[in-house]
Amino acid sequence: MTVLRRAVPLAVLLGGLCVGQPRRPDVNYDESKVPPYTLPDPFVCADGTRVTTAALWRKKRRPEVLRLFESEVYGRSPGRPRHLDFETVSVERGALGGKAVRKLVTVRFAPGRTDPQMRLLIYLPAAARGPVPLFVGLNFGGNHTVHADPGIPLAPVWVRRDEGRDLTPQIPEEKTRGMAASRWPVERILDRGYGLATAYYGDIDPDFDDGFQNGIHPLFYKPGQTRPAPDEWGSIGAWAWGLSRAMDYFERDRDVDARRVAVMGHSRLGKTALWAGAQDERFAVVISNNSGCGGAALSRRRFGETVRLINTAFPHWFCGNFKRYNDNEDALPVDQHLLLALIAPRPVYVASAEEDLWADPRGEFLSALHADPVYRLLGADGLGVREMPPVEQPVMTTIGYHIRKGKHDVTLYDWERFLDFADRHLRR
Ligand code: GTR
Repeated sequence: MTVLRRAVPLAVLLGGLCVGQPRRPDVNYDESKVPPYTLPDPFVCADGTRVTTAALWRKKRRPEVLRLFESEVYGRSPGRPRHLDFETVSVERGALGGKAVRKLVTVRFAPGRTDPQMRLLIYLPAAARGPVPLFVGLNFGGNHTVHADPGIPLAPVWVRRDEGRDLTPQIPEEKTRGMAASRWPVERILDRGYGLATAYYGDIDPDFDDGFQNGIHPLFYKPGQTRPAPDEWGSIGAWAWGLSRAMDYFERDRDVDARRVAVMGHSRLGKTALWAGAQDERFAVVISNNSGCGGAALSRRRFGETVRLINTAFPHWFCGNFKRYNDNEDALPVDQHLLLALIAPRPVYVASAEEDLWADPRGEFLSALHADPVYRLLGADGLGVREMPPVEQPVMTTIGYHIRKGKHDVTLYDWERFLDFADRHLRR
């Protein structure tokens, strides 16, 4: 089994290591070349009704915006399945040198079926006296990559062989343990009083375009159906759905305070965290790290990655209908500020990186800014600034934002801010 040597590009295991995307001639990185655009008004309904009260947002406009993201962007997901099985595989009370309780929980989705299954790795502070708040986020390379802890089982990961389409799940090599540890400061999270739960995103849906034959999608096909309809979920929808199933588990675990769960994700999994938080109001805090196009960044700016580029490189991420907006962003009935608005009034944090131009840091900030009126209508303080803040001067209002030095990645700096934000909003 030669997962790393043969095939998995590091970028796949770590995800989003596409630091310094090649400067392509068809990609705009020039602010002065951002085309003029008009964003859909959060407060104007499809039938022209003006939203002037929180009640009207809640009753009419929010459901409408949610439906639009379902049918035009991420696709409709099936909701909680009738059958859901949680198996606690192990509970280790002396993990990480006595610092942590480590739980391994397997989630299964249909009676008598072991595939697909989502393997949750959960660390809780050993010193906790009572249910703890926690962060949950999917990982790119398998649970064993988040920490060198030898107690994390090596479970199969999907491997792309060379450039071909031969994809097979394989047991990773021992030496890949802890490979993504810089992105998951487990001890620091525990020291600050939080738990951390994670699962490998490929457990829910392998990240390649196979016409949705593997992963979770086929489990929900109607008789005769062979792939999702144009308004049904793609892979981001599936990963977000998996996060909600993790939440179903937290609601049953007495060591976790399910009312204080922050969902966090980086890059494509940052898009996923936002979509999960938008749909599932049980997530108390939502955190997007360098999520870019189809995440926090405004599509209409066409700066860095665009709708056409993302739909071409990753045709399986969004729903079929989203392809209608290739080079046609102005026709979108939503833009990504409305995705953040769906989270309101719950706290949302958007993190950018200065060199991550592919993800359009300014576009990520502007989404936060244009979601602000919805937060204010709902009685929250929204985003405390009007201008993009300087590098590493975080904004910590109900909408949080920072841009840090450096590249597309999740760093300790990012995590310290997420923890500060959680302290503000999740601490009792
Ligand atoms: C890039 C993609 C981005 C981002 C990133 C990642 O190739 O263009 O949208 O999602 O991958 O998730 O690693």
